[in-house]
Amino acid sequence: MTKPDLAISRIMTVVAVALVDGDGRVLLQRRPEGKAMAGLWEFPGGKLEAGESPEAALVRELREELGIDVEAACLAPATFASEPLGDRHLLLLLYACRKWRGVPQALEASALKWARPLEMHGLDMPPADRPLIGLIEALL
Ligand code: 9L3
Ligand code: MG
Repeated sequence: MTKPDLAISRIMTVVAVALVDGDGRVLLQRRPEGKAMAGLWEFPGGKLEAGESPEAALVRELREELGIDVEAACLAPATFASEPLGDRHLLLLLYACRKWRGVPQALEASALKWARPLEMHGLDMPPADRPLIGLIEALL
């Protein structure tokens, strides 16, 4: 029988954010060439490092990817998605955030875009992000 710890190690936890501006638009970033899923528009975020809480991971990722400062207390758990990813499984935890310091810059992405849900439906997004559009709509 498979040991439970081995089964758990096949789950990759990724945290991401719906950064919402005053006009109800949400920030998406385009995955750069050379990375998996290059060219797709995603909610910014990334993998948890060992021992990191999801909120701490997101605060770190937003600093690295966008150059903005977010307080962990401002991150509201919104929803999640679960998707097979090769021989692993991706668990994407999505937070909502309406308050940050700094102006988002594409430090790792090839482009940034403030989008409304209606526009998001027409964009190429990773399979885990796509089902979240409808759920984000309910938040705005
Ligand atoms: N991923 C999907 N949607 C997202 C994010 C941030 C990440 N909104 C997927 C793409 C990769 C994996 O998670 O398969 C790890 O992301 P990264 O560390 O390559 O950005
Ligand atoms: Mg990332």
